Amino acid sequence: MGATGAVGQQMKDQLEKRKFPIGNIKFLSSKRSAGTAIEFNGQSYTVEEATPDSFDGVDIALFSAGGSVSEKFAPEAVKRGAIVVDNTSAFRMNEEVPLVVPEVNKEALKSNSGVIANPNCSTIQMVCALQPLKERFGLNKIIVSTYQAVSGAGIDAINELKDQAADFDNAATAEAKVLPVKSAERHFPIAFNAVPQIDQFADNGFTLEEMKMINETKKIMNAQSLAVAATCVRLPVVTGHSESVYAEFDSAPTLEQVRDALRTAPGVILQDDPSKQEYPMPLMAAGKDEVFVGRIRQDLDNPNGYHLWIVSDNLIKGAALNSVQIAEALIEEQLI
Ligand code: 11C
Repeated sequence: MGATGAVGQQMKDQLEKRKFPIGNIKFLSSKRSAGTAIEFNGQSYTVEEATPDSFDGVDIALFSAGGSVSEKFAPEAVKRGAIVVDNTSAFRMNEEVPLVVPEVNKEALKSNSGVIANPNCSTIQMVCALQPLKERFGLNKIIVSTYQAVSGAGIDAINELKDQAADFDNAATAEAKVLPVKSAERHFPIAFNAVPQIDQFADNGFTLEEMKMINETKKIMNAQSLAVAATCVRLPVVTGHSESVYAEFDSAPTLEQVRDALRTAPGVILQDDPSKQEYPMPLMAAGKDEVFVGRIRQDLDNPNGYHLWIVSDNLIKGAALNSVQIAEALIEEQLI
């Protein structure tokens, strides 16, 4: 559901690449995109407009078409016997809905009532890198600042950046209609800029993106007492979110112990050698499945504190791949 969107296209690619066991597949969208042709495993499919009956006979439905579409159609799919893996924020904080990153909390899948939520992209990459450290050293505090790519805001935001980037001399007055968020009163150019607003503001002064990182991290890590603070910033990067993370542990590991924990962590690649200028960057992480971690340093004042730089493709591990991994885990654990 949402087959023609930026994440929907990546979901299709992941299903192909990972040889997901499929008997039949259908590609659904809104009326606007219905009729589009899609190639999948060498066969051509026509995207169909979603109706409640589209879900008859479906085992697994992957949704990435916006929260209101999920709210309307996910219950219809579940009613017809499907398990929904939903990539929107519609159900993430619902107590009955598991919020899953398979490397972190696969066991949460066991208790579900038909909907599994896929977390926000910036949350997924952070918890993938921090979970192996939490398991070894205990984790009590996270302070994160993000450097997020425009593709997180969809294809229109990518096009807006490309248009604005052609004219540096008039960057400050470039036309902006999409970022920081379509529904906002004011819009600002993203090319040659850094915009400290992703999504709307909550009453507490944090943005909704920041609140997602705070609340989702606690839920996925099953750690309500974990202190989390986030500042989310949009940069003129097309794909790949980066994060500067300060993590405080219950003990004071050595730098080598932290690196070792990440070297063996599932889905994580350690890229950390200052002597060779080796560290992750979004341009190089784009198109890759893994979460890359580097710039690891012990804090100079608190030996329990570490600084890390975490980068991943926001459309792949941050969205499509994680959803497909959830679907794979449902099969592995015989939950469908
Ligand atoms: C962004 N993280 O980069 C957002 C996009 O809740 O799944 C993903 C929104 C979500 O703009």
